[in-house]
Amino acid sequence: MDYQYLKQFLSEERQIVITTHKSPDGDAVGSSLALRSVLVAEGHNVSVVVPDQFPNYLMWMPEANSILIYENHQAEVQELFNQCDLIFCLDYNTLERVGALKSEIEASDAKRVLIDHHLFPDKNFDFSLSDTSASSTAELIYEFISGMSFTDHLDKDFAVCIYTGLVTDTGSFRFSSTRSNTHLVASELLKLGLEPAIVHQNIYDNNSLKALRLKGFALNEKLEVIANSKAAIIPLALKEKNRFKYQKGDTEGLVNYGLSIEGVEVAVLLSEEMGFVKFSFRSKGLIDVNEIARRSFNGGGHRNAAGGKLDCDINAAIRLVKTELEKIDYGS
Ligand SMILES: [Mn+2]
Repeated sequence: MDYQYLKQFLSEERQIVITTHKSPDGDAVGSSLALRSVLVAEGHNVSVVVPDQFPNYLMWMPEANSILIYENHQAEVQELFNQCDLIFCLDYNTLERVGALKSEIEASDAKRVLIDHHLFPDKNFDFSLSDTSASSTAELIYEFISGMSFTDHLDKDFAVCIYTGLVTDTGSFRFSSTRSNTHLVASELLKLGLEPAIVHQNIYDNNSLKALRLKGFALNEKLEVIANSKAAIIPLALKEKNRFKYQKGDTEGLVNYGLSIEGVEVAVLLSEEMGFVKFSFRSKGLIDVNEIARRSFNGGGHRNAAGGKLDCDINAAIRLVKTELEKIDYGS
């Protein structure tokens, strides 16, 4: 990352657009809002644009209502890209991850800054802070802000946004991606007045009753343990989700219950939508679900957490997942 050049570039007022990936999660939204708050304090004109709706459990975040959802504000977003000087690309490694926003970003003359922790980032960014050993993009936003010497403007709202990214991407500091620096950043956030209990409550203690019932149904009726009890799958058909009036975010965290079973090393949530199925993979230890997701499920992510999507129905998806999970070498 050429901090010197960017500092110079940002020494006058700029039009900046911050973008993140489709189906934005806590890290995507938290990183975007944290970076926004600092750049606004630095005197820039900053917009956060996401490809599609972010989940309800992130609505409480400071300035979340300033986020522009491309699906609903196409003309407005187009105008922003026409006028902007700089585009930040947060928490994704390729423009393939931003859906229809891709063509808007490509049409813009603005320079692109990548800040991300996913494997195999594309090379078509002008500046890049890519660290695949970082727990989260939020951790890297903190590094970026420090590298830019923008630390004068950090406040509690900034801390809340970064912390949300750390917590959601590390499963509350439990995944193997949690490193020393993750905790050091968290420590700095506490000094800014962050109240961890409040953030955790806002993120996790806001289940709707119907979402909880859907999870109960999934665990009771749908969870299946296969591959010599080394793998668990949770397939949800569209009609089953509809029965519980499913909304985006309602199955958040569900796949982790599969992985929580003693002896299970890989868990997959299969969630059917109209005409396609979305996959969430989680694994323990060395089992590389990123590789499986890339190879057979049109997706990717990290070694222990990845996603995918196939245009098929739930039954075809179940067959394919079972085949893939049976093939894994689980060791002893
Ligand atoms: Mn992330």
